[in-house]
Amino acid sequence: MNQMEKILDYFGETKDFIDAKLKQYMTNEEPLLKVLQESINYTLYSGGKRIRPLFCFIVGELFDVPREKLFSLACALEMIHTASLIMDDLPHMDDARIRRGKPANHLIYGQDVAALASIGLLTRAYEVVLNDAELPDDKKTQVVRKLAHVVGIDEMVGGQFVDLKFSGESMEYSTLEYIHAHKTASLFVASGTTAAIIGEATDDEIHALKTYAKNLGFAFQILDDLLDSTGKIEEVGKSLKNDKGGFIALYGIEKSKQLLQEYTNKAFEAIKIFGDKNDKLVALGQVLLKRES
Ligand code: GRG
Repeated sequence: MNQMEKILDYFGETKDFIDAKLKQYMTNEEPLLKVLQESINYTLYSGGKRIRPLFCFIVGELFDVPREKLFSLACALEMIHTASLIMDDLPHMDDARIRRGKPANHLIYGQDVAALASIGLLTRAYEVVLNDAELPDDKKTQVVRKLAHVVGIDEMVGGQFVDLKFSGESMEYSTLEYIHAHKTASLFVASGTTAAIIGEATDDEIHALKTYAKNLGFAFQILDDLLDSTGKIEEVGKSLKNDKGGFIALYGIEKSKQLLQEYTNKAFEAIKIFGDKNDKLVALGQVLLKRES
């Protein structure tokens, strides 16, 4: 098995492991809530790549954090991500009909149930971190503060708002950058920095992880736009936007591909400070940027 195969194996095992932990944290046995639980499960276990928990565990390894100290955080990140996808797809938001190759949550369970599933996932994310006996109180406070910040108006909610209200053909690059930095890259960044806080990382190390995650977030989004503009719905597995805005509308396909490479290079450059220990971060970036969905 070569190095890449070994890392892919590790990613696969970690994903299975995260699924098992999510079931533990996010299952409710109350019979009256059966349909709500089904709606949550429908999106939580529908083939997400688990990138954010993976990133969290990889950062934990960099700082020799025992895995059990990261279980709740890794799951909280995936819960926040899943909550945001369900909400994003709602008709009054992005009005998407397909997510991960299947009908969006609200098309199966209704908008009322989907909205509650989203809020249920979001709030449980904070609860699992705060209830985690493995984490000292000072770390919990720092982590929860970051998780609250990343969802709020300064990050994801703000990014979503600007996306809904200001994206379009004549959008300036600064607006596009705002949207992607806040809507997408922010949760990548938080996944690395919260794990780094638990790992007692230095400011320089946290800065390197932020730079990596932010640039990877941008690269990821450009790829998303490229897939939206060139992909087929069956391959991409979600509603294609064929956006009026986005990198492709602003720069065209060739220049967007070039930007994708530039952001990727910046991401990989930043993590050189970790020396040989950065192999899994490099592999995560490579896997992300080779994706077709
Ligand atoms: C947190 C409830 C809540 C709201 C915040 C709705 C909203 C405000 C923000 C939307 C954020 C959003 C949906 C950003 C898109 C991020 C993105 C690129 C998603 C795709 O990520 P992948 O490829 O997805 O990791 P998988 O399917 O692998 O999980």
